[in-house]
Amino acid sequence: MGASTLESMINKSKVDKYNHHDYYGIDDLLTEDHLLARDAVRDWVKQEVSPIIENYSEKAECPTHLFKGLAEIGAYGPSLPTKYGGGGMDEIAYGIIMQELERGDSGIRSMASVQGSLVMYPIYRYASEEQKMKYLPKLGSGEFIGCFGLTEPDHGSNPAGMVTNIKDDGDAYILNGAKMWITNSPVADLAVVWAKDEEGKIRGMVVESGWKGFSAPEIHGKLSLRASITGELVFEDVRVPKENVFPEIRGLKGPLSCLSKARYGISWGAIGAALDCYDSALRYSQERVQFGKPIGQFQLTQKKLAEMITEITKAQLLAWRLGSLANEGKASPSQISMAKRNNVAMALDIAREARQIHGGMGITNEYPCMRHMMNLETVLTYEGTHDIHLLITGYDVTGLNAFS
Ligand code: TGC
Ligand code: FAD
Repeated sequence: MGASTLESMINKSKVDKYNHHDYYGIDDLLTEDHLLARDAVRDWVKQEVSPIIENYSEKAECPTHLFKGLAEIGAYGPSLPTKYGGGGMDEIAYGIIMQELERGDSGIRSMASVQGSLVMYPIYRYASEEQKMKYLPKLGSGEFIGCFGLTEPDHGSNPAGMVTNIKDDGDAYILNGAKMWITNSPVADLAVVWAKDEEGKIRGMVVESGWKGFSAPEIHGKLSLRASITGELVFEDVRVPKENVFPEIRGLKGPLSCLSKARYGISWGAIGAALDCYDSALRYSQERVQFGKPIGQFQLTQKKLAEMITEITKAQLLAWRLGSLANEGKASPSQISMAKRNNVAMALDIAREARQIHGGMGITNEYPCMRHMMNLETVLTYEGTHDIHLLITGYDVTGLNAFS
């Protein structure tokens, strides 16, 4: 086949043909509000994300114009109070919104989960009332973009070892250090930063990007999550006013509590990526004919599709039950770890199998599987790697800590 023929196959105008799959009637467990939120976000993704996402991903460019739209559909802090810029909904609604966004692209879900769970949530939970009112409404409306700085070049899985630090200087602290792999940092107006004080205690603070000594260079060369912008955070004697440092919270439980919120969202989000791959593979298997019949008629293709929908259904039930526990304030960090780990690995396996069903076309940007697959390599790693979550579960069931 000549280059121009391939070109014409992969550059057809994009129509999002996604159909939802709900094999066990989980929709019956949802309220009208959940379904309304889901449908609104699904429509938005079909109109605003699907037509452009392959192009942005290919160019490794973040569609920053979507930050405002995400605010308008209530994707920032859906379960935070409306007074503080959130959506005033429950945890299941938050999960479903993340699922629909990640059905579009993991990077779009990342834009929302960082803003809502890693920036607005810590300010809502730990900042003074004055600071909440200063930052949260603007973050909720997308006027300000935030990022979350925990990981450092030499401290990823082990953030307790961080070396970024603050020193007391009268009415301010002086912040020095560097953070690595920070989603949205090059375009952020502010960062929630975690650093050690002079007693070695981890403290959280809001640092504005315009302050002297702050820079956020972009990280290039990512082969995954290409439609999301990632950078460093570099602090060289940045003066952080004392009122910007969270007054009460000390220690790693501060940032880890935010991670619990974001990991919960990812456990739902990953199902969206899996559903998109399954949906595309199912349709392709019914349309693509080889040996005189649709490839979906071959037992080996049916095995792949049947196993995919089985795993998706199990993940949906896990997420729904976790959401019910979260609504009662009973979802433990280790339960969240189990769901994040299981559902992301499930989605990555499904992306690979779905790619196979598409044959050679599966490696092109005509179909979403390869993009989801590449994205999910990041999702498997950030917010705690696949193996770190396994060790959290291992600790919970044995009572024996592999980290110490
Ligand atoms: P450890 O001694 O176990 O815990 C320290 C304190 O924290 C408490 N805690 C939690 N609190 C709330 N939520 C959780 N999930 C919590 N997990 C633990 C714990 O009870 C303890 O409290 P206290 O009162 O005794 O002080 O800490 P450790 O140093 O042994 O570390 C444990 C480990 C390895 C599990 C933890 O460090 C970890 O989770 N590491 C993974 C790091 C990680 O996930 N980084 C993510 C960076 S942010 C990111 O990736 C954003 S991606 C953004 C996007 O979506 O684009
Ligand atoms: P390492 O910790 O060096 O791990 C390397 C390998 O060693 C992994 O396989 C890990 O599982 C394994 N390993 C480590 N310790 C153990 C152990 N005790 N037992 C067994 N195996 C172990 N961070 C932020 O703070 N904010 C962000 O917004 C953010 N966004 C990100 C966006 C992207 C695109 C990426 C890729 C990362 C992002 N991160 C962010 C960082 C992310 O959370 C870290 O990459 C992750 O926590 C892993 O840290 P690391 O990359 O340093 O790997």
